[in-house]
Amino acid sequence: MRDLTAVKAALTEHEIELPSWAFGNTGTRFKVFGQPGVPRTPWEKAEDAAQVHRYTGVAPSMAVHIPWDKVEDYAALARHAGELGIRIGTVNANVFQDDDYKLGSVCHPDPRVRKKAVAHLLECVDVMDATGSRDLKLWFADGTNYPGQDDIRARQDRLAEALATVYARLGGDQRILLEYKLFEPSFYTTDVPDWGTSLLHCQALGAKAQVVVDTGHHAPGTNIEFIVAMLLRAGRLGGFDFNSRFYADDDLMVGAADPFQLFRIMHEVIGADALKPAAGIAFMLDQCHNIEPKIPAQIRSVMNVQEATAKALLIDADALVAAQQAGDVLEANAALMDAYSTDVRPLLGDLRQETGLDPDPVTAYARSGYGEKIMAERVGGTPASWGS
Ligand code: LRH
Ligand code: MN
Repeated sequence: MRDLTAVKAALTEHEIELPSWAFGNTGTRFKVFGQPGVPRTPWEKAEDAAQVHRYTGVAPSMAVHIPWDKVEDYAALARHAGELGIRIGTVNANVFQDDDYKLGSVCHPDPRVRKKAVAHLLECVDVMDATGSRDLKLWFADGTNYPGQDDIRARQDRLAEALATVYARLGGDQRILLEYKLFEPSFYTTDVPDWGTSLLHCQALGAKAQVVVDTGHHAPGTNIEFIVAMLLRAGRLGGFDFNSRFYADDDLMVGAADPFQLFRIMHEVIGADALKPAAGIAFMLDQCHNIEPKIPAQIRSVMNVQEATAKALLIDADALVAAQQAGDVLEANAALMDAYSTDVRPLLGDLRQETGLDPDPVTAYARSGYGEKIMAERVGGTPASWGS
């Protein structure tokens, strides 16, 4: 077993970024269910995100989504987050909710529409300058629904041109994180459907372009940790959008549907010594709490990532390598399963106590009365939603 001091040190510096939109009302095409106490502004979303950090200690940043989190003064929003003990993280562009984008945004056949989309992406880099954010995350809903609808190759040329324009605008340590998704809302082609397409575009752009792996964006049965291992090997894994699913892009709490998959993914990250912040991987949640209370769900999700990471950190690497080298299949598999079967909750409880936190963040938050407070205070105004 690894020495627990090193395991605890690795867990303490492991940061998980929260999505602002997880605190707003979300749903499916059938219904967006409202919940009492939901934030009305990005300011209130930051206050809710700060609660998750307050009780977990490892969620010091909140990703924003533009225009869902549009404000007059982004620097002021970043200062507000700072006063709450967190920071504004990844900036997510949104070129998937405007009528002009029916046939695509940066891949649209009409240059006027492409120009509009690129203008929004460049506006998001301005936001990053104001908030001090490092990463611009780009997910494109672009695609087609019927064979022949558009030229697959021409759309890739348009995409590459738009990405190059945005890439040239990046400053300092700023990066592009290009997210892929197999399908939805497009149902025949998606212009960035898989890791290979994202990787090719990132390699064409330059070193500041990295691939994002959203764990809900693959065909059923895809071995996601293999993709993670390949992207790490290529030095192109920029981040994760963590969530889980039973069927498609369900955006459920990470680890809820397949905690063993999350463990296998974190094993590959640790194996590549890429858990530490210096490795530059953005560990983000991308979830929607359609029916469950949102702040407790975010706390639970952060704990699920911590538990999978702690189990993966406890793998006896020497025993594993020895068994692999010896071709001892069962012994090698046992090295992983022993760690996975370890109850790491006491370890994490102790770690929280050692860092001045309550060992059980969920009950500590429930005891705080914050949920009741926001339900009483947040009356009137328009609850935040991913309004489409
Ligand atoms: C697309 C996606 C993307 C976000 C959106 C909220 O499915 O995963 O990362 O922009 O969800
Ligand atoms: Mn995502």
